[in-house]
Amino acid sequence: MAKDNRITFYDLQHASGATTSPFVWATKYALKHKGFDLDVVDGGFTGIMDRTGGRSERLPAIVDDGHWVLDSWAIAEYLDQTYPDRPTLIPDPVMKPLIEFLEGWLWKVALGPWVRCFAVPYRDRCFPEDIAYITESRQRMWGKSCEELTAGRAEVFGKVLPELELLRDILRRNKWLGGDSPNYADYRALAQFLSCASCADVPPMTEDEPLRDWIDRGFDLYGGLGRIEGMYPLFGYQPRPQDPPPFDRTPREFGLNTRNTGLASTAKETAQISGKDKAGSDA
Ligand SMILES: N[C@@H](CCC(=O)N[C@@H](CS)C(=O)NCC(=O)O)C(=O)O
Repeated sequence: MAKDNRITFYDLQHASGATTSPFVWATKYALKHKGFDLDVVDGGFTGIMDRTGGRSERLPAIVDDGHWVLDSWAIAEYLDQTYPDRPTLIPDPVMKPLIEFLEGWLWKVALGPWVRCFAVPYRDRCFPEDIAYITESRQRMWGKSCEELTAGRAEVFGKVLPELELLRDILRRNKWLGGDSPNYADYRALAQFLSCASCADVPPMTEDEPLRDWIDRGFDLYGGLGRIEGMYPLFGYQPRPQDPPPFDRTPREFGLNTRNTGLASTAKETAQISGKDKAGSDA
């Protein structure tokens, strides 16, 4: 298997060569996590059937010494099963539904809205032969033209940012979602920010975004896998006066998983909910 440590990887790119699909990004990271060198088959949205010899209309796809694997989850599971001696992507099968939940939530609150905000650059950065296909298929997929979606985006950016607080909370307390080192949970979540960065013609997140450290470390992994040409800055959004605060600036003393962890935190919460903290300060 994997002759000379190489696996063939079918990419889905913009004309710049930057990978754009989150599924494909997650797979690229998964292959690097396993320590493989990639033989990249370049290309965009049209012609996937031809490139894959009629095997798939969607990407990613890999070929490992003649063995085809289609679908990003199937690829991650195949890599762990076939190469158990290399770093594990999904430490336990019970993690799969949790990672799917994380990904579904993040997609709903962030990537879904952002990709619509960036519908015009997402389309215009495609290879020339893909532009008509993306124009038509995305209008059917999203129910509006790329221009209509992008025109309404000023109302969207500021609303997305406060929604990311749950992810910030976890990553304030953990270096990676995988703990001390990244695993497939990190790659599935990072893939959404990587995908966004391939489309963003204006930055959607503030300079002081608390997720920035994790995102930057993620983009830097494997020799700067996320720092390729055709990626655009994610940080620099200037909230409008009418936008809600983009993130919580107060330390979360009583966060869901950090409250009542011992007498000190119990005493603080008890004082607060019994009104005794106020009674003390009023006296
Ligand atoms: N379940 C598949 C989904 C793959 C998928 O939908 N890929 C999209 C990229 S985001 C694609 O190939 N699109 C080609 C097209 O839209 O024609 C996986 O996880 O790999």
